[in-house]
Amino acid sequence: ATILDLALGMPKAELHIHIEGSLEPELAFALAQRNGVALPFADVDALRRAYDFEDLQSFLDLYYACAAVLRTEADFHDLMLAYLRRAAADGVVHAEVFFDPQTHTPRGVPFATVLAGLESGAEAARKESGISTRLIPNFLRHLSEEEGFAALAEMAPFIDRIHGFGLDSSERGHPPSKFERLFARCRELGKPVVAHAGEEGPPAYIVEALDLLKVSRIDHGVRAVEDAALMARLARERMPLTVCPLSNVRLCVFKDMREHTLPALLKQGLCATINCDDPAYFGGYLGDNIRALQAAFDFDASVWYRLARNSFEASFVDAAQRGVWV
Ligand code: ES4
Ligand code: ZN
Repeated sequence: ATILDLALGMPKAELHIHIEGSLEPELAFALAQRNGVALPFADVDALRRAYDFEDLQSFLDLYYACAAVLRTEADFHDLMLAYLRRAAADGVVHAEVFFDPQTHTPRGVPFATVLAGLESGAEAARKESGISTRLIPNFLRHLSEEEGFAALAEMAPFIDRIHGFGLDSSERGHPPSKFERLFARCRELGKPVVAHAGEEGPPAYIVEALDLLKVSRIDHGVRAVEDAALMARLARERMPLTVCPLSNVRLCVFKDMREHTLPALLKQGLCATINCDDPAYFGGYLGDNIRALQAAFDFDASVWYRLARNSFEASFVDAAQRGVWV
């Protein structure tokens, strides 16, 4: 078998996937019809042609518009099951899945509906392939900390079904420091926290996520390479970075995959992992990311083993379960 086959076949964990970002155009139109919701595109091809982003915000505008078709428990079930089938086909045995409650509750979709649908989709996938799933709601950083506290209050009755909390959406102008009190509260509830940082924002936002939010992982973090002291710290602390290569290229963080800093992160001993972020919008699932990296860098088998091991080390599974996979 080729090194690519080896990489695709290895058991892996996926730690940075926004379930709303796995909404494929075909499912978006099917749900729009099922729910009597209009999409601002004539058809699947027109929507796909809009997947031409210049930065994070141009993507987010489309991502939030399409999320409007998600209304019922069945919608969230179908979305989760479709993603986990694709993930399992790429060798993913464990997925820690982000979702955005604040994108749904203001539209009148109760948090209980979102959660129940995602859980039943995950249970259906577990029965098919054995894949395990954990759910991590994100707070939207373009909204206020007060709105974040309101979202947390809505989730409180379901806290035992939530594994941790994250921070996503528009990074520039919304530093982690804006959410210091909210994240302290999440940690008091006994949950690990993560945050998108250093995707488009400066390395200083990564430092804030570490020092002020006390995160267990950094989502993206690719701009850490601009700060040598930060790189040394991330390596020393084995602070995981959930890197999303195709996402970075599609959002113009790097012009070309060959300019991606993943090889530098690995060479300097960081616990980098690879993930698909928003696979419907960015050119594919974990396997597509693996194929794109292999085409750009021609990694040897040891790099792929390292990435697979990192994915389990960075995951929130306990040591006993990890021992089954690694
Ligand atoms: C996201 Cl790529 C990315 N960055 C920040 N927030 C997000 N929400 C969904 N995808
Ligand atoms: Zn993301």
